Amino acid sequence: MQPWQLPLRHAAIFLLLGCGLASAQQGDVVETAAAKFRVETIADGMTNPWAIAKLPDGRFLITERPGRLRIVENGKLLPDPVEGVPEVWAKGQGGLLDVVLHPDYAKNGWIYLSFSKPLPKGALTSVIRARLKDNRLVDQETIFDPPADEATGAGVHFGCKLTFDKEGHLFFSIGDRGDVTNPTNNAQRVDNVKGKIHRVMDDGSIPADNPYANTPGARPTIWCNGNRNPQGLIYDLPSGILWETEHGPKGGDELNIIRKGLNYGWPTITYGINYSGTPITDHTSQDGMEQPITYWTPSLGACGLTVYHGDKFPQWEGNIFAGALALTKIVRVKLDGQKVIEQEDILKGTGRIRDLRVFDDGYLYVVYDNPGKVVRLLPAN
Ligand SMILES: [Ca+2]
Repeated sequence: MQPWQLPLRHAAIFLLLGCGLASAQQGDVVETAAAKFRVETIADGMTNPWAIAKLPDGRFLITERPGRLRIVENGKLLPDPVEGVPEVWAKGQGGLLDVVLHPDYAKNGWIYLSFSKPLPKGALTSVIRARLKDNRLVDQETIFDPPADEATGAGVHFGCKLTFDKEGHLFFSIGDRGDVTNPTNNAQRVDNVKGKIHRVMDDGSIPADNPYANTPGARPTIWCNGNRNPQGLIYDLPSGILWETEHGPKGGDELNIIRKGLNYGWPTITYGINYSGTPITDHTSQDGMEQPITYWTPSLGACGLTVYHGDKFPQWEGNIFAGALALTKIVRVKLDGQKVIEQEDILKGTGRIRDLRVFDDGYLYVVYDNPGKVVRLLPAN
């Protein structure tokens, strides 16, 4: 439907969403299908911010991909980055990426970071945890040290999203690192860590019930495989569902429910094609491979994923919010159980969305890649 086919009131909303970027950014009310909100800037002037976490004292931690961890305190982005951040491989899509807090952060102070670790043959996704003392990371421990022989110099598909389930397992994603072989793609083999979602204990040890914990030749951290580049990963505590979004190639970005030991198909099955326009495979389904809950063509450039729970937007309760880098918007997905019943574009044309989070304050936080900034959506009634 085009704007001129809409009733007048809705056409105005459409125009505000589609064209009213500047004013919408300055606190105007943005009206969407289910909620009205204002946009408030939390921090700007950053270089490729990638993720945000909120500390119990109200401060925010924000990663910048070139390798800096920043603090927002009392509404101000502190000029000095946190010291003691590990060295990162800041090339292509690589660098300092996700940040999350341990579910028991108030007791143990653990902060988890994922990043592209520099290795002799290139780089690969690594996870550490550390505590913040003054302006420095201390007590650093390695949670996942990638196999050095699997590193490559490819600048793409690091995955790197982190999320905890209610038992305190840490899930993290690693992309296929741009492997284009088919059917021998590393996402389809369990002898390597790439193109997978992984699961470890909070200290990095291997859970005994991981699907390949005792399989000779397999990487024991693997939880599932066949994932191209998962850059949205959120364990939804109320439903117990692990949601994932991953980049397809040209077309076919996916929303998946991640379950133990399953194969999500890449690149044997896909709804996308090569960037050159040539087919990757003739198949969109195959026995033994999971179908996405939904998929997006053209590709969103799916990055950042959250499920809304909070008191500020009751209309959005339980909705999924998926960020889009390439299509510069947020997709709100309403579900009936595990079935998609409604989708709506929000803040379309406002910039490349890198991360989405909901914290205990109930606002929806949005991380923009470039120009680098973080905003939050406040209800406007
Ligand atoms: Ca798939």
